[in-house]
Parts: sequence; C-alpha cells; structure tokens
Amino acid sequence: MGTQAEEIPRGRGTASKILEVVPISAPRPLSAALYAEARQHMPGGVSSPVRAFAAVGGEPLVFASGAGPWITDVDGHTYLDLVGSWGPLILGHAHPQVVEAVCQAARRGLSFGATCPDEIELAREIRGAFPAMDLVRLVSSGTEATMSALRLARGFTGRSRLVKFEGCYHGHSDGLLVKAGSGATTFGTPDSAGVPAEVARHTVTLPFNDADALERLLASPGSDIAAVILEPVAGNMGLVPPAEGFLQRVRELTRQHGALLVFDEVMTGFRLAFGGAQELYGIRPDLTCLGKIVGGGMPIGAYGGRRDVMEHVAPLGPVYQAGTLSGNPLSVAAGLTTLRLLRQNAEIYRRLEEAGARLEAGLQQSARRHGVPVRMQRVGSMLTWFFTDRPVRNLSEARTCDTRAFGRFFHGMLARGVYLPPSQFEAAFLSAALGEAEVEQLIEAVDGTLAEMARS
Ligand code: KE4
Repeated sequence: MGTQAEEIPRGRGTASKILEVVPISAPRPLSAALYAEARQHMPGGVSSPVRAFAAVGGEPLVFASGAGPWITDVDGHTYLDLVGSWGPLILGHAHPQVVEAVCQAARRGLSFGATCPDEIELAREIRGAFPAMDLVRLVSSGTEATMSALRLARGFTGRSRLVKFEGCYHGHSDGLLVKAGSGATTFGTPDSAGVPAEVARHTVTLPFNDADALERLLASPGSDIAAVILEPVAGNMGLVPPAEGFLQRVRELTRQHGALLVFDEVMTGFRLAFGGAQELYGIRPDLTCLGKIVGGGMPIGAYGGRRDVMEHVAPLGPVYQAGTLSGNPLSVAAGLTTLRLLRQNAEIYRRLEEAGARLEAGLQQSARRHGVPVRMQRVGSMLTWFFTDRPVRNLSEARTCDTRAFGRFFHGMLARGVYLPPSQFEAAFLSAALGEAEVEQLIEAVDGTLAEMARS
C-alpha cells in the first residue's frame, strides 16, 4: 500500500482554519447540558477521571468530531487538539486511510474470537519496529499490557516484588496503584482506595531518575525483585526525560540482579521514534508494553519481549492471560494502517521534532518577554509547559510547579482555540496533521495567553 507524504492530511498551510477565539465566557450550552446529563449516568460524567477538568477547574467539554489537527465541541467551537486522545492520534483525527481500513474491517465482521490475518500482520509490524520483542501478545488496553507483563515477570523469575518510580503511571491494576512506603526501600502503600495493603506491599516505589536508590534496593538482602517497570520518558507527571545515563544504569542493575527490565512504552512507543524510546536511547529491555498509537485510536494494548520469557505465557506456559477482544479486527486494522503510514513516511518524526522545537523556542521568547516563570520540557512531540523556573527531574520537583498558573494557562489557551491536556501533570502531543500555519497559531496563542497572565 503506497502512501505519499501528501496523503497525511495536515493543516492546509496558510489556508488552514483560523483559530476561533472562544472567550472563556463564551456560551457552550450544549456541552453544559450534555455534561449535566452525563453526570446522571456516569461517575463524574466521564469515562476516565482526568477528563473531568478537576485539575484546571471549569466543566469539561463534550466533543462531537475531529478532523486532522482539529477537534470540534458539540456547540460547534473548533480547537487545535494537543491531547490527541492522550497520545494515539499521531496522524491526527479521522485519518482517511485509517478510517477506511476500519470500515473495511467492520464490513468483514467485528470480532471472531480467533486469529485474523491483520492480527498477524500487526504483530509482525510491531516486531519489526521493536527488535527486543521476539514474541508479542495483543490485549485491549495499556493497563492490560503492563498488568500482564508484570504477572509474566513474576511467573518467569519466581520472585514477587516489583519496582516502579514515583510519577510514572502504568494503568490502574492494583499492584501499580502504589506509592512509596515510609522508607524508600520498604513496602509500598496503596495509592487508591480498594487496593489491599497486602498487594501494595509487594511494590516498591523509588524517585524517578534516582539510579542510586535502585542500586541500594537491588543490593539489599532478600530484595526479591521480579521486575523494574518504568516509562523510559515519563509523561504522567508532566514530561520528565531520563537523566543522562539513567536508563543505561537501570538496564545494567536489573541485568546484574536478575530482575526483568520492563519498558512501559504505551505513550512513547511509535511516538518518540518508530521504535520508541528504546530506539532513541539504545536500550534493550526484557519486556515492552505498548498501547495508544499501536491501535491508531482504537482500543488496544500489547506486551512482548524475550522469547525465553514470553514462552511462559499461556498457552505455551504457566502464566495465564486472556481477552475476549484481544487482537480485535477493527483495532488491528486501525493500528496496522497507522504503523504502515508511520513506517512509510519516516519524515513525520523529523517534522514533529521541528514543530516541537519551534514551539519550544516560541515559548522561551514569550516567557522572557512577559516575565512569566514557565518552561517547556519536551522529547520529540511529547511536551509539557511547567510553571516553574527550574528543571523538573522527578515527581517531587513537578509538585513544586504552580498548578494554579497552569489552570489559567489551560483556560487562556482554550479561549484562543487550543485544547490542552487538562492537568499540569500530563503530556501534550503534537500530531503530523499540524501544518506550518497551525504551529504559528499555537505560538501566537501561547504568547497571547502569557501576556494576559502577566497582566492579571
Ligand atoms: P490505558 O489502560 O489507559 O490504555 O493505558 C494505561 C497507561 C499505561 N502506561 C502509560 C505510560 C500510560 O500513559 C497509560 C495511560 N495514559 C493516560 C494519560 N496519562 C491515559 C488517559 C486516561 O487515563 O484517561
């Protein structure tokens, strides 16, 4: 299937839509009415908590459609979308070839509960991008991918304890909703109601970017660590890159102590490079978890890695994991089309890097011009505006940021027609659908918002 770069719908250059300035006070009656109705039927009126705008205030919008870099709410207001469904939409909304692939798959049947050809093709495509994944198991979400990978790590090593890093999010399975215990290397404590202390105690949480803490833990007698899981580039405390040499040391330490290294690339996979962060930083993990882009916007997850480890997964081995809609034909059709377009248009990653760099330069100029303490932390097309004047290297430092200022920034950008993730502790995502004109519009919206913040 030949795909030319021009077939990636992008902002129509100078002819792209003019950002609609939607004053914060602008009436959004349909959104408000539908959100009120949603609250009658769904907890908080949302299907996932972060969508509720709790971190930025105000009422969430209800959206009707998306096209390329744009998303339109039910009141007809259109915004440049930097959420991109929280990462999957690297090609933008409703890419014609992705939509067509899903429609064709649907006409062949929605689900077979058995292997289909595209499923095999997608597994092949994933292995081509991630050479460390000798075998791949498809599931239906990032949560399932990480939950299954960690059960597999325990089954393979015969050990019980896990290590994660503060601020890294790996989905909502019990063993991962855990915060640091009283002492850094002691037992974890639940980070959500409903997680039993007996489960949380098996997970140790360390500061991100602190390889010395990991070394002390792994070297401690009886550490019994089955796996160390991390986001190689953290996006769930805001964008926090790995410190120089951090990933290499984690790789060395886990190998030295017989713990499996699990890269959670649900967000970074196919985002930072076609081969994800492990391609960018040259690290070979034992297991990799994927989601988001690998499904092109449809429900999906995947985990995989070393053949000797993956051969412990049922039906080959004793570690059980299953799923009614795993490898769903519509999800794999969307994912396969997305990955093929990315592989055949590798310049997308260069364009995303250029767009990110221009946004970053624009922000630095605006922050200086208006005297607002804000910085952008970015890797490729994943980025966060942190309201602080110091680097953010871990969760403790992220928490020192001015989240009220971020809330004002969020609403100022929304009023200028730009939809950002509604939390300081999330990453924003650029899509290949952003053209030159849209990047300029983003830079102008940031400048106008910071100018307004400086005046108030
Ligand atoms: P899902 O179960 O939401 O598909 O994936 C969980 C997950 C796992 N690993 C990483 C690194 C992730 O970022 C995620 C999910 N990311 C959030 C955004 N921070 C999804 C948005 C939401 O929870 O509504």
